[in-house]
Amino acid sequence: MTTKSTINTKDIAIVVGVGLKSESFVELKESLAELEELCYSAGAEVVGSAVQTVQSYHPATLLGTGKVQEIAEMVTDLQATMVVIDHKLSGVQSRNLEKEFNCKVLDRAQLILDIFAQRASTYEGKLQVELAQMLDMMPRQIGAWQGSLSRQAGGIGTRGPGESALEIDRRRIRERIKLIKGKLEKVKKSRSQHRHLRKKQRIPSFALIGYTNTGKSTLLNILTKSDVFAKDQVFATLDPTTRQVHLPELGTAVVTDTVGFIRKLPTHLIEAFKATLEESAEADVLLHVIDLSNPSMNQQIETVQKLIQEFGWDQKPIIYVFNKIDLASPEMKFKIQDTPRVFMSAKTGEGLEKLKTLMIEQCQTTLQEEVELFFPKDQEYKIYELGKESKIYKTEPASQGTLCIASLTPELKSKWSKFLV
Ligand SMILES: Nc1nc2c(ncn2[C@@H]2O[C@H](COP(=O)(O)OP(=O)(O)OP(=O)(O)O)[C@@H](O)[C@H]2O)c(=O)[nH]1
Ligand SMILES: [Mg+2]
Repeated sequence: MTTKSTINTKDIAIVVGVGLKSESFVELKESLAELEELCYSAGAEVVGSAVQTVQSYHPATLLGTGKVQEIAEMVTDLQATMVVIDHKLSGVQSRNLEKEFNCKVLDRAQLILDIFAQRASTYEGKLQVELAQMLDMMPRQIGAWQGSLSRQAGGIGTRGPGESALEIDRRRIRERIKLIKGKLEKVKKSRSQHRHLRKKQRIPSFALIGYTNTGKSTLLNILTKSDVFAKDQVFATLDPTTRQVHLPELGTAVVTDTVGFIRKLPTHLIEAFKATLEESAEADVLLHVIDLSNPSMNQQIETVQKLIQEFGWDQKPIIYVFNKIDLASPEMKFKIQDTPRVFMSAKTGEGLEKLKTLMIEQCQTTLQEEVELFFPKDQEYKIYELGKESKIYKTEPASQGTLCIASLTPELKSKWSKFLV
């Protein structure tokens, strides 16, 4: 398998933020600070940064001519080996900037893909990253070839005269994409079989989602007494992990930890990680983990909420888990509106019991089902007890007894199974 990473620990980087004059400057700076963090995560050292707001993007270089010149000088002065631009670059723009700067040029998506390529360790993870890289390459390829004459090519595996080198490249990439997708489909099948089994056995399921580095894996560990990899770095987790947890009143449930989100998440990554994301899509309840101590918390919540909508998960019950309360300033709590919520620390265990209670409550509400029950005359007195345990929508006299329509949890359903119609 060929997941390629282009960044190494010898790399010296300059980060560049660019946005339109009409956009928020604060956001531009926040995003750039995050880009710097991403560079360090990839192994590079960041020695300089530049910012430009423009009226409109330059088609050939994205940045204005003066800025390009200024950065080129920075590259020479600081002996940088790469420039990372916090914006999408077309194939043509990348090529032109590489010429101007005389070093590697990456955009935000490529940097994130690079980190993923470095971190992917499982078969599925590697396949997904390679797919994302291939999907990312397709449109860039056109740019890279633009301007060069349609070259004739012959030889083994080519379609013969008439097919340009670009077409051959594109065809090879397309074939590779098809191959990887096929392999991923097989992995996905076995995973969905596991899920179906859980569904059939009606095992309640929770998915940890949220911005990267908010503490999802640490929370999985403390909830399920596991020992999955958790570290103070972005994208420590790539592959989904599912673990069992025992919740009083619910019995056995499962919790899935998965890849974190980030602002401007490359669309190719989302497409390639579809199978991984499906784990969360199928969960009964989502646990949105938030870093209460992060100054960009609101922006991070917004990013995640947008993705939740994009993935069509907004109909699912969500518990807001405000984590790292041990690091946050006390007044942060009072600014929070979202419910149901819990303030906790996955590190100290504070708030864990409250989280479990919320998980039980949410799950019970979700798993509730409207059912019809029949009570024969001599047992009608039991309707009173049923009413105390569940919500009865309707009671109706029938011959020899009473019919009830009530909403029951799986547990209550089995308790009252004798009376189910
Ligand atoms: N102080 C404190 N640190 C925490 C808490 N929860 C997690 N951390 C730390 O935050 C860092 C990130 O934790 P992870 O559990 O790896 O975060 P994640 O959300 O899984 O991150 P990715 O997998 O990279 O998206 C680690 O260094 C944890 O030790 C907490 O409640 N308090
Ligand atoms: Mg993690």
